[in-house]
Amino acid sequence: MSRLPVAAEQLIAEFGPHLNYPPREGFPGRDQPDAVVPTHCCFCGMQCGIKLLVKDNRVVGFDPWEEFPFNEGRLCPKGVQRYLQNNHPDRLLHPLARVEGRGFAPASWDDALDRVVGEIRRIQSAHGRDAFAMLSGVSLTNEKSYLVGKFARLALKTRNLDYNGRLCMVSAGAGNKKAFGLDRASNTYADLERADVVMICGTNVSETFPTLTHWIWRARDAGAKLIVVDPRMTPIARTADLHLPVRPGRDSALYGAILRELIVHDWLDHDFIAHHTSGFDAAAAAVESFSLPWAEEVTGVPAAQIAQAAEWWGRAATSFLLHARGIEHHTKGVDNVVSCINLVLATGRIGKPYCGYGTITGQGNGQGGREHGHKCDQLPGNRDIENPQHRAYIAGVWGIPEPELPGKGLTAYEILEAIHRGEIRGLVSICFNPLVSLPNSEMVREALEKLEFYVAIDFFLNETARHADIVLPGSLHEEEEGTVTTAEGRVTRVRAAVTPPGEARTDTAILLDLARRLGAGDKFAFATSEDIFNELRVASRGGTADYYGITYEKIERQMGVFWPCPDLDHPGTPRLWEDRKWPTNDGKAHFNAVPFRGSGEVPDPEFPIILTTGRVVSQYLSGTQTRRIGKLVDQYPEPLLEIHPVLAARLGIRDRELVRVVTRRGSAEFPAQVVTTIREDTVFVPYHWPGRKSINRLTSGHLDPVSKIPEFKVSTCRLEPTGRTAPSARETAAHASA
Ligand SMILES: Nc1nc2c(c(=O)[nH]1)N[C@H]1C(S)=C(S)[C@@H](COP(=O)(O)OP(=O)(O)OC[C@H]3O[C@@H](n4cnc5c(=O)[nH]c(N)nc54)[C@H](O)[C@@H]3O)O[C@H]1N2
Ligand SMILES: Nc1nc2c(c(=O)[nH]1)N[C@H]1C(S)=C(S)[C@@H](COP(=O)(O)OP(=O)(O)OC[C@H]3O[C@@H](n4cnc5c(=O)[nH]c(N)nc54)[C@H](O)[C@@H]3O)O[C@H]1N2
Ligand code: SF4
Ligand SMILES: [Mo]
Repeated sequence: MSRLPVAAEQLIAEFGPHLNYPPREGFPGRDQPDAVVPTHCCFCGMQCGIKLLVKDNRVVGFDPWEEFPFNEGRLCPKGVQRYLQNNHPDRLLHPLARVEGRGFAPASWDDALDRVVGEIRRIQSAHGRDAFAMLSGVSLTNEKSYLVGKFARLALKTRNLDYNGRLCMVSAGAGNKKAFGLDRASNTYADLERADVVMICGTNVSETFPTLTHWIWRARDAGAKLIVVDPRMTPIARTADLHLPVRPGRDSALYGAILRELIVHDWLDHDFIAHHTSGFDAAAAAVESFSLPWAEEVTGVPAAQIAQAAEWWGRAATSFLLHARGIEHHTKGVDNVVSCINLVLATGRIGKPYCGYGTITGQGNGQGGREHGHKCDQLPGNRDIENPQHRAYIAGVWGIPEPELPGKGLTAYEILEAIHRGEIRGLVSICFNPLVSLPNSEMVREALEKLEFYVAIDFFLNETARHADIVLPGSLHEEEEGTVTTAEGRVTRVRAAVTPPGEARTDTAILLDLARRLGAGDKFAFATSEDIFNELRVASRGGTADYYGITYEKIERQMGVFWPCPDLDHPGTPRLWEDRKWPTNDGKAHFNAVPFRGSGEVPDPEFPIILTTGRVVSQYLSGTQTRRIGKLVDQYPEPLLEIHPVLAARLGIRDRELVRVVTRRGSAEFPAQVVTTIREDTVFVPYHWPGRKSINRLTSGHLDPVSKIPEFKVSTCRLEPTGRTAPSARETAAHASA
């Protein structure tokens, strides 16, 4: 079906539901707002400052917030559209209850919550407390993350609570704890400014953290050398001095070879290694055989480029290393992280000005959300749920005998597997869309269908929630007070600009009401988000993620506070490790020995090509928010298969031809986008879509043995040309809305 250019009216008629245009009745202009509320973007871990414009209790627009120190008013393509959600016609306005065979019908809050509590009681008395699980997410504020952790342990009384950071941050978290005893980027991005070398490993920053590129460019303007490690020549790689196009899954071999070069050429900080680290000898021994020719063979990166990277890194006076999911979404995610950290420690360039290291946290509260106890193995303050002292401390704060605190539970993917096996029978989810975001999604779908009872809390009906028995309408970022912790470790204030629309309630109100109905009301007597934060402060006190000295007032006054902040008169800690004291068993930073091992799947004659997955700039995560914003849909309407011309020619694949991608899990068709910016042995598909367009139907369920992160970055596949040309993006969009 081909279409001629159409008049504006026709476009609006076709795309109206997505475009949010023309303004619906009662959608006032942005000229005379009732209030201008400085808060943050709801999307990624940069948490850019933004001012929301409010009219008649609706968010109607935004202004830049130029005073906020990180982004200074700058926003990315998603940030400038984020305001369109509060008023969106798809907002859930009432609780919904499934009516067998007929879909959902509105329900009263009382009926919906009674049903939820009744089903929790029924399932737990028949099958034990752990048969009811909870899944949570780190788009939630610190307060809500803390509340979820307490709710699951004291109201639901289950050990099976985990969160979507399990798909995101956990390899970095585990690696950081191994090396530093603490899980936070060591520096603010201001330290990039005068770094001699900036090394960016496995992150497409220009698309995923666009406002961060400003700081990288500042470094470049001051003369920094930029090294980018990515199998694709991403936009930031195009501006790099050196792009190392690593074969997916081989990063630890690359960083190991660089470490070996540092040792061979004696580009080491011997004093730092001797006094402030342990484990160097074992780490060095592990890379002894990582010669440049071997590394070239394994990683696909020319030896000369590896040597060049080592020389720049080795000879620099100052440096900054950043990484994200490209090295972390692996069965060797933790190995990759610690092998990067080894390079930082070997050169002693940490804990001083313009010398830094950090994983870039992904989701809005990817940092704070992984500190306050909604991970299956964690208690607030980044405490360990299996450590007797940690348990005793939190039991004291919560006023319960320690044995009543559940133990370590299953991780996110394992929870779905346990549902599939029939061991877990009930589920409550908040802020998570596992049907789109977990790998091997056919298994996830089957699991959801086996649940005896499922309740989802969200502001949109996401694809997983379509399988729910009850859906409870919750709140957006701008509909509740709270705090988030940015990728820099800066705790900032999120402000309620409006109240939730219709009968929707704040997430907090929903959880508190459920806790009361489950008979735990006395433990949840919070009147405000600040009350929750004040309890969180005490619960985190003395933990590695210590928020005790942070108050709402101090955040306001200082425009954010960096944890750890142990006392009320402490200003916070923007740059870690200046004191040279690491919270590890020996007080030192740890090298880790990283022998090389392969990925969960390695190419073979049947599945010879590496499939890797990730993001595009205009879409966010499982897409439930950004697929509802027309202008973002227009920028990139459907998932494309990036493929190199050489591989395309070998397989007889044309640009825009529909290509069948086959993996051990199944097959799906995607239009080819023939590009020279990807390795010849690798194809890339972004993952923001459900159903037929979901690449997670094909991805592998292999997990890192330590962090339990899925290996989203390596599956093996074969490609089959179909001979059919994909309709143009516009035709696809028009068809979808017809
Ligand atoms: N636009 C947009 N921005 C986002 C998000 C979003 O969904 N959309 N999500 C946010 C979240 S939660 C996260 S976690 C971050 C993720 O941010 P990133 O980690 O930057 O994003 P990804 O696209 O997952 O992967 C980054 C890069 O890893 C590369 N890669 C693949 N395999 C390998 C490998 O084996 N080694 C190396 N070195 N690189 C590899 C890919 O080619 C890709 O360019 O983005 C955040 N920001
Ligand atoms: N193949 C592949 N898969 C991946 C990845 C990849 O690179 N490749 N990346 C992984 C990564 S890094 C991540 S982080 C995950 C993300 O995976 P998910 O966490 O499942 O993705 P989201 O789209 O954030 O889903 C969250 C849901 O929470 C809702 N939500 C957002 N904010 C709030 C809130 O404040 N309150 C409530 N009640 N609901 C809220 C949204 O509407 C959405 O429905 O995906 C992972 N999946
Ligand atoms: S960079 Fe992240 S936080 Fe900033 S505007 Fe874009 S999506 Fe929002
Ligand atoms: Mo993420």
